[in-house]
Amino acid sequence: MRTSRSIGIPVFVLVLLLRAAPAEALVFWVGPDGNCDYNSLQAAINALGSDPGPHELLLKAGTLAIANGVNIERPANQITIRGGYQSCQSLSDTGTTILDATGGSDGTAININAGNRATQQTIIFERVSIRGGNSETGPFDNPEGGGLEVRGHVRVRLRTLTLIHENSSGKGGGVYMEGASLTRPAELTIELGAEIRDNTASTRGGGIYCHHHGMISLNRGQISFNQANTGGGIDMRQGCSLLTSAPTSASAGFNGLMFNEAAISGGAIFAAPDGSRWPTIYLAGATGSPGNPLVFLNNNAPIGAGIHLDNAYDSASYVYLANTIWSGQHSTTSGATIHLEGRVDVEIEAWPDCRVDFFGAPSCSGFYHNTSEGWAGVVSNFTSDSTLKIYRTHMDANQGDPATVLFFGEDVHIESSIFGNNIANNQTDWLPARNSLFTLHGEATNRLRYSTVLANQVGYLLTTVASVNPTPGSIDLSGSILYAPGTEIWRSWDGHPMNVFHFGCLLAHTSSGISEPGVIVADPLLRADFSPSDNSPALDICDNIPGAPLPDFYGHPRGVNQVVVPNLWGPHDLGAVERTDQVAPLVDELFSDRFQQ
Ligand SMILES: [Ca+2]
Ligand SMILES: [Ca+2]
Repeated sequence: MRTSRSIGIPVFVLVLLLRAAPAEALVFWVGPDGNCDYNSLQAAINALGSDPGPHELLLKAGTLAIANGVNIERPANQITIRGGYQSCQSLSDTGTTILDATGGSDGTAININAGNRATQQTIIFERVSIRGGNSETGPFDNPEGGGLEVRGHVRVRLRTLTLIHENSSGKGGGVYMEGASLTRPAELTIELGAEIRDNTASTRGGGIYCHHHGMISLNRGQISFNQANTGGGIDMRQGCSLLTSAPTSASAGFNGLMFNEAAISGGAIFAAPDGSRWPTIYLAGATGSPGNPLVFLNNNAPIGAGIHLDNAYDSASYVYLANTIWSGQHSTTSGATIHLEGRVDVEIEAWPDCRVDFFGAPSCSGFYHNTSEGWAGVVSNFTSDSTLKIYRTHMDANQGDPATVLFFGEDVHIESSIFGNNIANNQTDWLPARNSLFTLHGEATNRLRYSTVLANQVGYLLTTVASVNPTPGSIDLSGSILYAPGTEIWRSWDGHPMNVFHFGCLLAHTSSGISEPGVIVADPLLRADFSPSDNSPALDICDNIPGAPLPDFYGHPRGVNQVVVPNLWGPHDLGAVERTDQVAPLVDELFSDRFQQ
C-alpha cells in the first residue's frame, strides 16, 4: 500500500524524474483521505529512507496537523514538499497546505538536521504554510527555532506561496540556522514571493536567527512583521551572510523587509560577529529599467531601525547595498536606517543602469522619510575605524540629529547624490550633531563630490568635529552644487582646522566659510529632474578635478559637452546630474550670465 508511486504524475514530469534518477525517485501523496499514501508527513519522510531521489511529497490542500513537529534527519537527497493539491492523486495544484504545529509538546514545527557531510542536500518548500511552532523560550531550553530549525550542511529553499508565520521561539521565531562549518554552511533561500511573517523571538531574530555559518539569500522574498529584542527581521552572528541571489530581471514582486521591530536594536537586521568570522551583508535589488529595488519599509528599533552592525574585530566587516529603497524607518535613540559600531565598511549605491519610479523616487537608491528621535536621520557611527561610500543616492525628508549622516569614521565619500528637505531635530542646540545635514570626523578624509545639496531644515550643511589629533582632515567639495540660501556651508565645531577645497569647481549660495576662491555664487537653475536648465550656471564647468568622476545620478557618463556653452575648465556639469541633451542656442546676454561669480 505505502509504496513508491507514479500514478497521477503528468507524463512530462514522470519523464523528467525517470531521466534524473531512474526508479529511485519517490513520489508520495500526503493527506487525511484514503487516496493518500500517508496521512502523516513524518511517516512519508521516514519512508523515503536512503533512496537517492530526488523525492517529492505532495500535500493535499487544507490543514495538516503536525502538533509534535516533523524531523528530517540527514536527508539522503533532494526533497520537495509541495502543498496545495485539491486531492491526493489530483494534479490540480491551486491552493496551499497549512502545516500546523499548534498544540502538542512545545517544539519546532520542522527540524532539518543534515549534519557535517560533504554533500549538501536541498529541501524545497512550495505552497506550504508553516505555522504554530513554539519552541522553548526558557534560558536552558534547546532547540531553538519556531517554524524551521536548519542545522548542518543543507540548503532550504522557500518558494512559491510558502509562508513561515505565527511561530515563536527564544531565538529565531521563524527560522533558526546553524551550519556545520564555514565551508559547509546552512543555507536558506527566500524566493518567488515566499514570506517569513508575524513571527516572534523572545531574544534574537524574530524572523530568522543565524547562529553561525549560515547563508540567507533573498530573491523576491519578504520578511515582515516579525519581532525580537535584537534583529526584528534577521539576527546574524559569526560566519553568517545575507545576500540577494543575483536576480536577473525586475520581475514583479515585492522584495524586502518591512514592519519588523526590535525592542533593543536592529529593527530589520542585527549583525555582530560573536567570534572571529564576521558577518557580511551584500544586497542588490534587481537592476534594469524598470529596476526592482530591495525595499526597507517601516522597520523600527531604538538603535539601527534598519540595520545595526557591530564589529569589534580588527578586520572590517562589509555592508554593500545596491538598489535599495528605505522609507519610514523609525528609531528613538540613533541611526534611523543604519547604525554602525566598530570596524565596518559600508557602500550604498544605485547601479548605473537601474531606473525606477517607486514611491516617487527617481533613483534606485533612496532614503525617504526615515526618522530618528535622537541621532542621525539616516546613518550613525560613533567609532573611528569605519568607512562610508554613497553613490547615486537620493536622501529626502529624513529627520534626526544630524538630519542625515553622522559619521566619525576614517573616510567618507559621497558622489553623484542629491540631498533636500531633510530636517535636523534640534535647530538651535550647540552640540556638533545638532542643527546640521552631515556631521563628520574633522581628522578624516571627507568627500562630497559632484553632488547636489538643496534646501534642508538645518543651520549648517557640514559640521566637523575632531578629537585630539592635531592633523587636519579634509573636505573635498569639487563638482558639487550647495544651494541652500540661509544655511552655513561648513562649521568646525571645535575650531579644528580642515583643508576645504574644490578646485574652483563649486557652485554655492555663498562663498562664506569656504577658504578657496573661485566659488560660483548663483542659483543653479535646475530642472525638476535636478539637471541644469538651459540658463544654468552649472553647465560645462570642470575637467580639472583629480580622479575621474563616477557616472552621474542617473548613471550617465560625465562630460557631455554643450556645443553652445563655452567650457570654464571642461565639459563636466556641476551637481549630481550631467545634462545629456543639448541646450538650445542662446542669445549673448543670457550667455554672458553663465559665469557670474
Ligand atoms: Ca556638460
Ligand atoms: Ca561646451
